[in-house]
Amino acid sequence: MGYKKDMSKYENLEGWERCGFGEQLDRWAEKYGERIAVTDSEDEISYMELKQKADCLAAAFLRKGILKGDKVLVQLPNRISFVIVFFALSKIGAVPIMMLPAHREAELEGIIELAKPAAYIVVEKYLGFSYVPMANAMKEKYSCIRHIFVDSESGDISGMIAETYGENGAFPAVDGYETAVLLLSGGTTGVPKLIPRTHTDYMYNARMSAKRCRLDSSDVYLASLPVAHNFPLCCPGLLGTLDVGGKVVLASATSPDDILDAITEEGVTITALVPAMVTVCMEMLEWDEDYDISSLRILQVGGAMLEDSLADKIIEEWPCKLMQVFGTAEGLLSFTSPEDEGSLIARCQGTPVSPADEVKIVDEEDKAVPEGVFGELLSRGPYTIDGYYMAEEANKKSFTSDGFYRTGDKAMWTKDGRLRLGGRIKEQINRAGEKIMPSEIEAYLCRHSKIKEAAVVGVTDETLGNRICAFLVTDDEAGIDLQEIHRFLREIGVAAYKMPDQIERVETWPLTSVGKIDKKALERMAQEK
Ligand code: OOB
Repeated sequence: MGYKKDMSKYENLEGWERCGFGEQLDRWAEKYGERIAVTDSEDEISYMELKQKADCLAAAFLRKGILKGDKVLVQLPNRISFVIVFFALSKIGAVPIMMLPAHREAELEGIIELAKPAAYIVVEKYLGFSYVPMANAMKEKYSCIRHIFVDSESGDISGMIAETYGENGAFPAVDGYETAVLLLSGGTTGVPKLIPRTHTDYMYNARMSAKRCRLDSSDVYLASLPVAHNFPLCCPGLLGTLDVGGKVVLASATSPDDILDAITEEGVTITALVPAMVTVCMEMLEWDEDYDISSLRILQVGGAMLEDSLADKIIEEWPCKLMQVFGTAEGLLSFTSPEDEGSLIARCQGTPVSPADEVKIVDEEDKAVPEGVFGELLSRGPYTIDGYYMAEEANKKSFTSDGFYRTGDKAMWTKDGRLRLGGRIKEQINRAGEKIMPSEIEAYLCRHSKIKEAAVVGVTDETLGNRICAFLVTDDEAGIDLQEIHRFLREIGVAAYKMPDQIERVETWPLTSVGKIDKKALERMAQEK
């Protein structure tokens, strides 16, 4: 066992509360009552109704035999039922695993083997894909999955919400220091990693983010990224907005017209985007003048490197404050402030959101580097985890012996005491904010009968940040094309965002002086094509 975080150290922090999300919702319902809590493309729900529906669903889960501590795969898009499900599970102390709608069999299997979920909640259909056959296949294969609950207009979830059995009865007691959610780590190396966040630390995460955004009950937050992701869920996102009594708008897809429509129609004051989405929204704004984004107060941009030139352009053209957001699902968040000068905002990712965050930037020997010099960013603190879920081996690599999380990111302190990110130290591709481990894709590719060896690299790309390029040694003279690879990866159940954007065939590998595949050389080769 490695270092274990001492939660009592943080008990005097403002915003730190030993309490579950279920109980938080009850308090919000009391305080904000009939105010609208959440809207989606079809409906809206008040704080009071949200509490009532979460209570009904929680009681129904208990009756179906979902127990406190059970893990539950949740794979729902941005819609009100996601929110009801989240709080219902919290109320009974069951733990949602935040799958993304894009995930398929390959991702699910690794997670199921690791976490042994008791139930799987899926949307019936989303963006043309039917989830029920996939869910049934998983249930068939893994006996731990006792229940599948389908979310559709007349499906299990809506039926369970509508059931009334008189009093809903008592729910099991939930301690704020217990695990509230398992988030997915972007940095999977074949074996997926799950990030256990407690009720208390995750609420604190939302509150410190809300505080940095100066969020209050007049704010309208638009979630356009998949809300199962930490950024729109909790930075401040859905949870931070509900805590202050604001309104959350859930956009069902991440296309620029959906985003701009929602901002125009709902009077959105704050939203969160990845850089690639900002670019497409800007293009859309240029040729369509009907959108009105004047209600926006803050545009949060994070999840991937924001080019200086794009930052300058946002500051110049958008009628709101740009907030640069560096974030990790493992914990640490660093944002710029609304009061910062534009010139400063454009060139850094601000400061950690909690006064109790401990951040170090170190060289290869874990020694602190001076200001202005890049090193690896390490962090420890109230809402940063001290280890992945059941992953002793991975934890030895990802955490120092005194409990600092190794982000794998290159960063430096600027002369104004701000953090500036500089790309990755560890191998990881950041494709439009989605994190992809090359080794995972390499393993999938090598399952193809024609592929003997594969090496995957991220290549700088103007729109995506990184695009995925796969170098292949193949068996077959006739070769293999991108289409065939996509078809194959789809067949074995790989999420669409992990598909290579480019393939290159090689006869022999460029090697480093110690005889490893020289990935830097491959990156240069891919860039030149
Ligand atoms: C967010 O969380 P994850 O867990 O999907 O990815 C974390 C990684 C970081 O380690 C870093 O490599 C990259 O994403 N990243 C950035 C960045 N923000 C995240 N790289 C450069 N500049 C930035 N501003 O991506 C996430 C979580 C919460 C809020 C926002 C993003």
